Amino acid sequence: MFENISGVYKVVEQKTLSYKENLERYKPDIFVHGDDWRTGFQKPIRDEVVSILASYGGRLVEFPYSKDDRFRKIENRARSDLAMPDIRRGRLRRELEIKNFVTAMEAHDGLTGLIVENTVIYQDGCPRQFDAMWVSSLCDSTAKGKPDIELVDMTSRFRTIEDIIEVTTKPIIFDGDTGGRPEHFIYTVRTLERLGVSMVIIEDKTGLKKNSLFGNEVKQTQDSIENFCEKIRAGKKAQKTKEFMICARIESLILEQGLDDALTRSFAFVEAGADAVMVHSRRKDPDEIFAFLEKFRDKDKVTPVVLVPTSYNTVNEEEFRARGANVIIYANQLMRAAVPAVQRTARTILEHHRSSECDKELMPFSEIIRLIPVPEENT
Ligand code: SPV
Ligand code: MG
Repeated sequence: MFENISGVYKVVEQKTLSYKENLERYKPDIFVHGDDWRTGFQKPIRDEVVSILASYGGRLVEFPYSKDDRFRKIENRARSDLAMPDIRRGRLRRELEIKNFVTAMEAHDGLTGLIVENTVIYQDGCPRQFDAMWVSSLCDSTAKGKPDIELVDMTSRFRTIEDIIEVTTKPIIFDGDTGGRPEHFIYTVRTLERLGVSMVIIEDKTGLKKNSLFGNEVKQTQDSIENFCEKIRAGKKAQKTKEFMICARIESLILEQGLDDALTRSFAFVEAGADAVMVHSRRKDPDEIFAFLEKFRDKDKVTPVVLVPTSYNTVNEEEFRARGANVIIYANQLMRAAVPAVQRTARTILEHHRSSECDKELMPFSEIIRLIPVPEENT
């Protein structure tokens, strides 16, 4: 694209955020950049450029960043295009192809969706944010004051997705619980595709599903490999778009069936058409997950592996990635942060018969409303 612009003589690739390598190799006489990098997270990058240019007498030209309303409108239009189902749906698969590693944070309503969408920090000169959103059955049920036993029906779960979709653009990974009967699952797949969801994860349990974090403390039954493969095949056959992904979640470690069972099931589910596998564990120690990754990757180098490190949470993303994982889901941390804060506030008001004592803990609404974008006026 750049080579086809008239006047362009040569295009060079830059693989890092830092310009150091290219500057030292090509020693350009003139270096051009927008003036937005004079402050903020890009400043260290600019400082490095300024010092390298000074070392050989290169010149820095900075163009004023445009404040033109037309450009803001184009940017807003591009953002709203990203939210369209056909564009959003394919983004997870594409990000996995490009980056091979994505992180997802739980969102259970429009507001948490906005927080996952817009929270960004700057670290070592780079912006860091979550790539995707996880619509958890546990948090969706908890937000409705209900147990995580597939009691919140799909119509309600879809409503939650729509609340999130209306105000965000990031790809969505949906927790589909057991997926229900194959005859029902095919409808779920089609609805999720229509909504623009990127991936559904279904777990190989049957009967009354309980949350995995209870493990064998409650009665839970794993489905047979044959039945679950049939469900995966039914879903893959029903799906209309190429990009939508069905991920098979293996509960063998949760139900203490051992590593071999987890691996046998994973390979069978991939063979049946699963686009990704998720293996879950509730141990604090990550060893069984590491063993799974090693053995799975011995045989399968390509199928994405999804992990939910709620209990084995001392391992960082870089290590999971090095060991062959591709998607890391933070499944419930936003909900767990909110509940104690809300409870504390209720108690404080009860104790003091007024609210002034808890005010210092509370965000003023003038700040909360800044999280919520107001639509542009139609001019
Ligand atoms: C959820 O978030 O609903 C999950 C993950 O299924 S877990 O709660 O760890 O089982
Ligand atoms: Mg769940």
